[in-house]
Amino acid sequence: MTNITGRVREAFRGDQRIDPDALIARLDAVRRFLTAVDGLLPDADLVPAHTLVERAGTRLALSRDHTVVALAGATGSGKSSLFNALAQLELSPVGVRRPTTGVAHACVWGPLEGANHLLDWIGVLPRHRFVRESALDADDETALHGLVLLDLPDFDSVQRSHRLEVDRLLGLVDQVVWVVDPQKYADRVIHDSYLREFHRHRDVTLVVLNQADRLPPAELPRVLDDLRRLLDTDGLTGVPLLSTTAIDPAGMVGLRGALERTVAERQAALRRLAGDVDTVVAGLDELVGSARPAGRPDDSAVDGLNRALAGAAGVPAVTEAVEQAYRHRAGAATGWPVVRGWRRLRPDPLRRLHLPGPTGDPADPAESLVAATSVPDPTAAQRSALGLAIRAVADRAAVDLPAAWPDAVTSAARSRLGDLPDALDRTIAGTDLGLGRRPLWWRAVGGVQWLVTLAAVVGLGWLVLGYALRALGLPELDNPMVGQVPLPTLLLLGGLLAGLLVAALARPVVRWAARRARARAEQRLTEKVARVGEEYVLAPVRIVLGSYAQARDALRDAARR
Ligand SMILES: Nc1nc2c(ncn2[C@@H]2O[C@H](COP(=O)(O)OP(=O)(O)OP(=O)(O)O)[C@@H](O)[C@H]2O)c(=O)[nH]1
Ligand SMILES: [Mg+2]
Repeated sequence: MTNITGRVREAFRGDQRIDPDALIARLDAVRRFLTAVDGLLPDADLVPAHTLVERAGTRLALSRDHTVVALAGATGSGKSSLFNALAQLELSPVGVRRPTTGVAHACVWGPLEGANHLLDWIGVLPRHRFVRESALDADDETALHGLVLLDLPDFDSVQRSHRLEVDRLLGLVDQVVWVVDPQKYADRVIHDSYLREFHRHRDVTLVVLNQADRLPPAELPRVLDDLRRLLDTDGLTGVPLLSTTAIDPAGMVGLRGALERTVAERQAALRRLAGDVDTVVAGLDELVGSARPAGRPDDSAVDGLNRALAGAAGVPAVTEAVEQAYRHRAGAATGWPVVRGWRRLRPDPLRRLHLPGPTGDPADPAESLVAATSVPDPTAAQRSALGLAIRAVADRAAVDLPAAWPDAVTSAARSRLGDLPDALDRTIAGTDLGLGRRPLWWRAVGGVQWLVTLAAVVGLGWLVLGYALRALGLPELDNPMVGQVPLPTLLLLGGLLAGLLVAALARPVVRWAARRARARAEQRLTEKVARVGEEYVLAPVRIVLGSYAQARDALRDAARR
């Protein structure tokens, strides 16, 4: 399985410009992904993608003229001092008691009105919003026009609320300036819990080593080297690293210049969102992979399913009844007329199953009956065979899919299991079993049977009349002779014998035709039952496979920078 986000992860993009349209297309791809997997993958796995789509949509709709930069770091690293130094005003209290800053403070360069919606969304209280552009120093500050600087609480705080607030804000801002100090720059918390997590946001990350004045000048390069090495380990190779001294304006030049460049480029918001898309796509990669599932469920599994469905639907019982019914009806039509009436008294095997039943036509009142036929219910063994066959279809269909999908495929395959018995029964009831018309040859043989029987009756009548005349002493009939045999006797015996002979000759033909009728009915039923399998089992599976393919393609589009 190739890793579709691999390219994104490896490339260091530096100051590559982000095309807003391309970013919007990537976000649309994430949206398409979410639509494709809706209800199929665990919701918990999709939270970051939903959050991204929602946040990105809002951020892009809000001011693109402003760049929101957060100062983040451990308590006492000097965030508020840097904030105040940049604003050249004491806006955020700097204290000795730690932690000092409990809620985010914002300073806007330029008119506050334009930034207010942005700050409402970010959640900075109005009383903690300040404006840094006055008429007096407007010229000095134009380079920072559009900057919204945030002073965050400490992320390693003993106050849980501070950490939650920082985590929330770090998800919303366009760029982060990580502030570390010479004492705590190597602390595990900042590296493991924060900097490493931000490695996909390298192009909106800046690290400053504050309180540089506290280090002997000769030590500073060594500490910066050490910090650079740690940043490389964090996956932040290439991010700008500066030293600052908040208490000395000369120590702020580098940071100020970096912020001016960020504001001038007006790319940070787009880069941040692009980094968010990278993070989300990388998180989903394992969930989706790049498998190419067969567009349709496997043939042999489908054959197994059809066999199991036929068993559960009672197809063998029905086809057996078709053969018997054929023999029953053909026997009644072609048998020896003397015993035909007796045959008719025996019940027709198909009628016993109430077949043919309702037609499958919703307008047919019999359709509303739950038990449309009296075909025996599936046995426990047939039911479990059906369950296994459905499972096999799902397993084979999902064989190449990543771990998150087989469950969705299995659920889809079983999604209409409860409706199957009725659907199968209706299908059996609505299938033309091919016994509707009486074959011509039945009528021909039946006609012959009547003729020979008529001959026998005529012969019998003739003989009876002869006896009667003789008994009454009346003149006898003149019996014509056929060879040595009187014609009435020949008619009677010949008629009876011919009837028996025709019935005997018809019997094997009936048996053969009954087997053909059974085979024909079996074929029709199997086709119909397969159609039920298609509609109730395979179609839902195919929908999930289609959703998978859509999700995979969408994620690939979202990964494309
Ligand atoms: N010498 C020196 N002291 C500094 C510098 N920056 C900050 N300080 C001092 O360090 C202490 C902490 O500074 P703050 O700005 O409150 O630190 P913070 O990061 O905002 O701390 P919290 O609000 O608690 O998260 C203060 O006493 C500052 O005066 C610096 O560059 N050099
Ligand atoms: Mg502070």
